[in-house]
Amino acid sequence: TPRVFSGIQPSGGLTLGNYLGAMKRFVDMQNEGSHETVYCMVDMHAITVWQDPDKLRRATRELCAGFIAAGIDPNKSILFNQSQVAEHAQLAWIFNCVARMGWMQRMTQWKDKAGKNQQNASLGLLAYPALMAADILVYHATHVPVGDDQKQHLELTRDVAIKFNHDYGVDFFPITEPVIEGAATRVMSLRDGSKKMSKSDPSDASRINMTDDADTIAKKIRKAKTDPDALPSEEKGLEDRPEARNLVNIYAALAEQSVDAVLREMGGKQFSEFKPILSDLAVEKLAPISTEMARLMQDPAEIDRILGHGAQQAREIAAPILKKTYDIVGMISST
Ligand code: AQP
Repeated sequence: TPRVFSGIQPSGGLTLGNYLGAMKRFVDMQNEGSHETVYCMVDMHAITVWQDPDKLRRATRELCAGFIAAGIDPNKSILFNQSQVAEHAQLAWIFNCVARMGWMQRMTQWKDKAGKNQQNASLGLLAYPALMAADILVYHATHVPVGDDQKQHLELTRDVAIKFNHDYGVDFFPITEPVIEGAATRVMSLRDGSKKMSKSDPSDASRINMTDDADTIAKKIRKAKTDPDALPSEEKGLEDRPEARNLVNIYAALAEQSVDAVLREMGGKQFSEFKPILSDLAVEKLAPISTEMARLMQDPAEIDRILGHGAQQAREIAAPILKKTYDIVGMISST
């Protein structure tokens, strides 16, 4: 069976963007049952920018609770924490030696996150995509569900696999397919329709957190930036209206409807009327998840047990693939 891998960083609380762009798709792929699904809290990626240790621990457990609350079943999917499976770091080193500096320096995430002072960014932030390639390829995963912002990194993963196979004259690593699907592959900030909704945006009003209560969700949506026009009844009426498009996309993804179907129903409504309908739907879909997350967080030892079990399952797949990689490279692996 083809294998799916994806990860989320415990670099803060989960946002609606992470949920609709990634996690909800992870659940769908798990439940389709046609793939083996492997999902990861990528704490090693999170520390490419400074994380407070206590907050990192908490965010990792909360992310695990989020996965389970959203519908990931640790008996159906492998659910684990990256740093507990050393094979990710071991393969990443080899990929650091396969990938080229220029590939890394071209990445838009590097340019955005390193900012003007690149000399002072961590070396890990630059090498981030090589670790991501290792995360995926150490499982020989063929399909990677992600939001649109990760497309460039997935192309780099393909380049790493191609170069490795070519340099060593093997056909070992698969060429991975990104899975970027649905109405919400790019959820935008509620304050600025040109910026993606992000955990690390300094403005909390820019995002909906999975742990926000009903009043907070309603208030953030009420205050979300929009234009003065009514909703169109066809998708082409959303052109050049990024904020309107964003709210319609969010509604469509939450309602599991197409954008066309949403506009057929909502076309002609003013935002003053549409926003409360959207808030009600968001609260209806998100409240059960945040309630369940809070319940799971009361038992951190149980979360750690689930992560430990997941790491063991992950290692069973990763260890032989790493061993074979070492053989190909000419490293003598211990038996
Ligand atoms: N706004 C978004 N819309 C759709 N998908 C999104 N994803 C993130 N934001 C959106 C998808 O969520 C998955 C996990 O992302 P991540 O945690 O690894 O890092 P990120 O993409 O950098 O997410 P954030 O929230 O913006 O975190 P920070 O602020 O720490 O960088 C990915 O599949 C991503 O595409």
